[in-house]
Amino acid sequence: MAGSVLQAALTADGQEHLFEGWEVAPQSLEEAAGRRRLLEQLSALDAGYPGGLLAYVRRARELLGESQRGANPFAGYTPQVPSAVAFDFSAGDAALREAEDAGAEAFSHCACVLVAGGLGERLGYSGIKLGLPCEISSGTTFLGLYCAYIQALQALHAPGARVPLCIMTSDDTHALTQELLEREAYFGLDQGQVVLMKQAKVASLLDASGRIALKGPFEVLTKPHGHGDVHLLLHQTGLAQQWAAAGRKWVLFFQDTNPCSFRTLPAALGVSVARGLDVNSVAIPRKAKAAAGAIMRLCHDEGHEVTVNVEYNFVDSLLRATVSPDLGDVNAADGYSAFPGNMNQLIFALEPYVEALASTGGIVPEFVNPKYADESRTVFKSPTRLECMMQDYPWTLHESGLNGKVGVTVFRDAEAERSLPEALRSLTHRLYAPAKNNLRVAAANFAKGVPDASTTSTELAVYACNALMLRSLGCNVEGPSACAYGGMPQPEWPHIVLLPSFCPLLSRLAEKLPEPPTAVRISARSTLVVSGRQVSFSGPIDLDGVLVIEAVDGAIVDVQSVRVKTQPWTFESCAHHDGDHAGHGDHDDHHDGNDDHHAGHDDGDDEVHIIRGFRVPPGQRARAHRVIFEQPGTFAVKIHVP
Ligand code: UGB
Repeated sequence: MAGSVLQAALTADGQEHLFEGWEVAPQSLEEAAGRRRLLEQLSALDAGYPGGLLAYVRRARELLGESQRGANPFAGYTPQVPSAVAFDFSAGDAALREAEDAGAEAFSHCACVLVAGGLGERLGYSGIKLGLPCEISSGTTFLGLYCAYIQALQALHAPGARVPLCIMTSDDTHALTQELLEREAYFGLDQGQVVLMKQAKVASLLDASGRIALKGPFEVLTKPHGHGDVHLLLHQTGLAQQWAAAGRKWVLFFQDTNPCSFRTLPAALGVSVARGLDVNSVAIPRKAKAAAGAIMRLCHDEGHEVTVNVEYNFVDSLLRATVSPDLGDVNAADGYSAFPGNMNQLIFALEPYVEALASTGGIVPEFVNPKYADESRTVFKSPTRLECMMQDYPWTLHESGLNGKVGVTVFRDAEAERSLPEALRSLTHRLYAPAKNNLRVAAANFAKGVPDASTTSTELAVYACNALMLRSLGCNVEGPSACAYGGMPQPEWPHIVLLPSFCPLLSRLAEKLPEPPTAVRISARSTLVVSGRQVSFSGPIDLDGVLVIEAVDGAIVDVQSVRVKTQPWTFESCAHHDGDHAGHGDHDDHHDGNDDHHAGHDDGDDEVHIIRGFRVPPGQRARAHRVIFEQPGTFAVKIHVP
């Protein structure tokens, strides 16, 4: 709508306060420019929302009215535990292998969507979360890891395939995400494979009458609309339609900071394929009261039902109002809630998705969450806005009459970990360890017995995940030992990082290892980092120290034996740093004559380390034994140190 038409429409709709004093001509050039600016902003807000700004305010009034009356959004619904396909977290599991194989085959027909509009203020990190190393042993960033998985998975069945990666950014993250991609040459993906789409903020509202809030005389106060914007943007940019027209079948959604996302997505995709699911939510056993939504089968008194996430702030009240009046959100005898925990990793069938988006203009159900300043629930403590969540898509399917087949795929805890003494078990699931909280908030969560969602636990989960995968095959991985970074006692497994190029699928790990896998022994204090698509181990591994193996595509490396004993990298608390800055590594085996790489990180007490509470002490990096293959060729090596 043109500025003046919009001004008239808004004035007629109760927004006259936006244009107060405008009946007289502007008194200065500045004022004239300010008025123009405000009209431009209002026009942009109008264009960004299906149906325009008036539709946005209308919807807000409805929802604010319901909120004022204390209406229950789940009225008439009774929650039941949804049926789910469940996998053991074991690299040798036959069912997992079958699902991963089907998923890996379908992967070339997918599009990946990463929601990364959140800034990470809760983490205490000033950069973008995607640029953070998910663990400091290899230093791989979250975005680098996701791109490496996409590269590795697309190469498995269709080497020429280019699976699109769409990243939703916001004003807070867009430029830094673009810079990171460019600096890192798109982490090996083709530039054309990666698309960024930026979410815009929406107008804030002053009160239940839906009056738009101003930040200054000529600026609307805007706030984030939530990760549900991803659907709006995929619709508005035409990307979802383009993917469907190009024959793509599935869309995979994932969050910015879960390093093990792609340890679950291939198998879950296999489940979607086998069962013809329109929606598949990847889930883990949920700890009651954790800040993770619960996936519920909501059965309505009138006969219909929806399987969908119920956000964590509603779980307890819904259970108390229905099936669990006395207890609410509590763990069952096995130590978990009966309802699976939402990881916000979702797989949608593309065709019905495109159809459903077309029917709503891309909007998924919205909600309001005003903080009231008075008992009559009319005054807000601060302006509010409409919000939406990406996992609410099953409601869209339901409301648009498409319904569809909604499934849940649950990944259980690792058996090897379940059998450990309580003190050496972690509250954080090894396949779901997003980094969301700073250490203070994390410690408070930890004290309440729920996953702390700190960067510390994220990193420790990567090591645990790799160690447990090896253990599940029979490898002798020692540990874990007890640690308490950030004041949170947790198990610390050997620092094993099996990067996606080496191990794209859990079930492919066995074929990279010697037979029998018991020939692998890794001590509790070791660090092992392996990358390289054609690296495999044909003989015994005996590691007690730090070993890094890297190989480019085309380097076919047969590691015939490993016998490495070096000093370890021992994480120390960031608070105790000794200022010891030793020189660079002197143990590197280079197979290309090029010494100019991987000279070691400098682990200063910067944010990256402070937010996780530990670092590799300066000087220790030099202890790594590195075996690097930078040129294609065929290599057979024995790695013996000393
Ligand atoms: N995000 C955006 O891209 N844009 C936005 O406007 C907001 C977020 P949070 P939240 O993982 O355990 C979700 O803030 O919303 C991105 C589920 O709703 O980290 O508290 C952001 O960059 C919940 O059901 O998560 O909770 C990040 O990548 C539960 O499963 C992602 O959206 C919970 O995640 C998530 O944003 C969880």
